[in-house]
Amino acid sequence: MQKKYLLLFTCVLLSAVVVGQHQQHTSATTEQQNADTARIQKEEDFYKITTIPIPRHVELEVGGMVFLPGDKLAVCTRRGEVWIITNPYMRNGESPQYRLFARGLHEALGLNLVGDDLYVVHRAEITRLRDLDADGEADEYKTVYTWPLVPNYHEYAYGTILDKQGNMVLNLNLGWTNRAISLSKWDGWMLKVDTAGNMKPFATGLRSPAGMGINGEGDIFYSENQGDWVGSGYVAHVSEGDFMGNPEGLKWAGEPGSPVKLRFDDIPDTDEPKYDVAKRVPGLKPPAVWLPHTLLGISTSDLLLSDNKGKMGPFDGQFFVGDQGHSKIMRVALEKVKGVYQGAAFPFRDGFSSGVFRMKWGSDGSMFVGMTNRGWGSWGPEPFGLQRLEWNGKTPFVMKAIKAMPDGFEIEFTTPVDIIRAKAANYTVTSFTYKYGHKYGSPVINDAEREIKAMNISPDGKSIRLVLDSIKPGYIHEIKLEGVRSNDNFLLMHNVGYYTLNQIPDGEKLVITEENRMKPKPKEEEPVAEKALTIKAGTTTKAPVQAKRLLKQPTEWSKPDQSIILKPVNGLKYDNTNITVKAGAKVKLTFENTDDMPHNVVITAPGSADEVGVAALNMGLSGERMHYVPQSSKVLFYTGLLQPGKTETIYFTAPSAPGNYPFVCTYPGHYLVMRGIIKVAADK
Ligand SMILES: [Cu+2]
Repeated sequence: MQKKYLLLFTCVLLSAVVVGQHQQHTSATTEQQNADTARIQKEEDFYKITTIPIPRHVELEVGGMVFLPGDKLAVCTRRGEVWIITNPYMRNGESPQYRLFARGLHEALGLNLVGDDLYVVHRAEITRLRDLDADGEADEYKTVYTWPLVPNYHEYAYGTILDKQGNMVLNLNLGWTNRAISLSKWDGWMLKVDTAGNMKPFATGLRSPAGMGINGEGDIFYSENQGDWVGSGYVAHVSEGDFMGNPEGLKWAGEPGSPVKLRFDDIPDTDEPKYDVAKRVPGLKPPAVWLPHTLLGISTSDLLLSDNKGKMGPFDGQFFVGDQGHSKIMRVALEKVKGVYQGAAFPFRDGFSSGVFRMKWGSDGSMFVGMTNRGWGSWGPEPFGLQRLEWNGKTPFVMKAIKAMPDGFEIEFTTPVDIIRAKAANYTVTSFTYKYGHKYGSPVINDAEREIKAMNISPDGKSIRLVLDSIKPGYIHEIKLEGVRSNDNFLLMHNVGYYTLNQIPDGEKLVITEENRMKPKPKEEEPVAEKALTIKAGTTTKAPVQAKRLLKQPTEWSKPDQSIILKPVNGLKYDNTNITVKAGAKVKLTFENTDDMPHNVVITAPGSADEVGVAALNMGLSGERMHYVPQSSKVLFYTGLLQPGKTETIYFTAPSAPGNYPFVCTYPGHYLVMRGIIKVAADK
């Protein structure tokens, strides 16, 4: 166990170095056109992560957290325990103290303090915990509200947050067989329960709703995970009676007390964008902000409103959004246009030690981050953890927010831009969306670069307005700014934001003048990588360059010399990680994706797995379309990116040079752990 984690950790460190080098290389290239070198900011220059030690005997797979009086942190765990941690701030250099407060709960994924009492949400109920004799351990466990227990691993229950009236709000996950399914009443619903145990169904259409938050206006939001009927993760505003998208929960829409008018058969399964379907299906609510899959996380978890008077930077009123798979926190800046929430999502801080699951404010404005990665793995190598994020008071140069305009967008910065350089910078806006249908996830669809007609920088340098040929409601707009620098010569720490447009605001359009008009960009040629994907069957292997993805056995082969079958296994691994083939052998490789997430198999030149993995990570919007296989001479052979349940067979002739040829899954993030070696042995 120990050794494994050490190995993973080393691996992550190595790749962190590779990523760092890559980023610096990119910026150096941008800078060649400029006389002086730009300065680079890193997240860790502003936001410090401190690990809070956990005693060896405690499996702190964090499911929920809440602060108690006296700066004590209560944590419930997936192991069904509640721990109370004294001195989690490690003040005076002293270690935190852990005390077991309650146990025997069933995968507890939410904890809250209501009045003086702790309420824990676990598999099938909300339980009130009381320490009647004040000995530091709960001795009364009282069921407040319960729902049917179904023996399915995916039947998670999350919560609670308190609404304006003081009701507890909780979310019930859908189960999973070979698709997301509502196996019992209220699965896929957001419910409200008062402390007397009165329940009111509030909304449905939820799939895997791990996070909830409430903003300053008292409006409720939740976070969703990619899956069936959910093209990508998102943050959505929920009102009573809303239907959020996955129709499974509609099975219970006719039950007494349900405020939802839609029925299961009302939902068309057409793969059109969700926004378009919502126009003719009243009650279907599109997300406030999409989180593009793999570009901003892969498994959305908690929401935390920045309401701590600027103690985490100038982001008050925005939401921080956790991501389990990528072990990071994103930032979402919402605005309300014509009564509808929409806004932009940005990167914020990565590098946490495990899957980010819960976030809570400490009394000093620092953020406590509770983690677990069981079941899905995470970039952070630890199985669980507790860390604290602190801001050092210096303001990073980032996009603070993006606002929709009648004719485009206005980008607001945390500190003023260098106006001369901003005029010469490179601006790119690409609109895209996702399919809405029963299939798991969605590729990026209808992506198109928008023409920027004009650009105007505010006199104080704090905002830039972009006027576009058109803006598209229902679409995500990727806004990328290359070469914009601050007055003190820093490049943007993150040069991209993703704005989800639901409504176009009224107001004045910018008058286009000779001064602000942008020259049209020269048309670029289509990338050639697609060619590799369309190799015809029967391509001869005598050609000097082999096809990298050959899907039919070459006609001149009577049979393969060797057949290999690969499958994924739990924890982002292949079932076989050491394969030997003879040099020059005719190889048939079959990859069966029996997992519940997409994977591929990419065979690389010796020692190139990290380089190829990082290159795949940086493919951006085009990544999925190209199976996350970068254009690189280091990629020798590959399968397509296979969705869950799919199988693909490729044929190739093994290299003639003996050596260790890595194979790796290049789906963003997987390359760190999902890999093996094909040993090419000399053919004697
Ligand atoms: Cu993978």
